[in-house]
Amino acid sequence: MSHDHDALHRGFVEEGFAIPRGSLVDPDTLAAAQAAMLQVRDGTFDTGVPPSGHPGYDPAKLCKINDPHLASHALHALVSDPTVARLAAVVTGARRIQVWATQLLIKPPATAAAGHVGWHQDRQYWRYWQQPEGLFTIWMALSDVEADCGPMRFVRGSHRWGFLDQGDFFAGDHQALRDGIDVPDGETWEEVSALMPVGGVSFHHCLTFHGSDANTSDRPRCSVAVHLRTEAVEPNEGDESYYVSHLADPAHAPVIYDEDDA
Ligand SMILES: O=C(O)CCC(=O)C(=O)O
Repeated sequence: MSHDHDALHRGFVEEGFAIPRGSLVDPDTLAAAQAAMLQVRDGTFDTGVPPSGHPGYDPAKLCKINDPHLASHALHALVSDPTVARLAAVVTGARRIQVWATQLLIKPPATAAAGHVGWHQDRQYWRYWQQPEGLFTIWMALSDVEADCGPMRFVRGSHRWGFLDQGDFFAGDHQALRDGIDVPDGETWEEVSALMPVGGVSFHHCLTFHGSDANTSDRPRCSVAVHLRTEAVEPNEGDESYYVSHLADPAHAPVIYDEDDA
């Protein structure tokens, strides 16, 4: 499917997110990733390396496994998908893009508040980087994401509000959280749902407020969120946080796009 590259780039710059139409991930890569997701969920790691965080699987809750790409060749291939990486460069305007963390998110059906992701700006959790500019996420759908699946919702233009530090990924009460966020004068809170087919992706800036509701469908909502940096941002000097300690290791932190190789 062809995309209007200018519109996607403009959307990312002006609105803080971009949701290209259709399925983008290579079909073989996608099928292998879907099988791998279940293996990693159930504790089989074909690389011989565990994810950096695996809380165990409880079908009554949102399942969040950190760095599943360490544990699975197929998930490493998914997060390195070249078509998606090239589009990420177009969307963000980056010359170089590097993965530095991933999360496997499985939101089981009928999870109510246990499936919520509270409103937040990713920067809240990413303080080991010098600045927010150049930090973004590619969210990759491993199942169809329809309105009743608890899709991610972005707040249009909220990346321009600066870093407010007022959200909470783990909070279940959206309204209470929303009430505590100081929307700047003259701005409005306008939510956009990221609906997409399996193999679809969205891109969002690390200051864009986002969250998601319960999955009220009868299907699990499955995804891998890939956290990336462009050439514009470096870790804080001397910072030894886990996520900025493995940038030289392509198993942890593959460079998925480099203008010089394109
Ligand atoms: O999957 C969700 O609903 C939220 C994911 C998220 O917060 C992220 O990818 O930054």
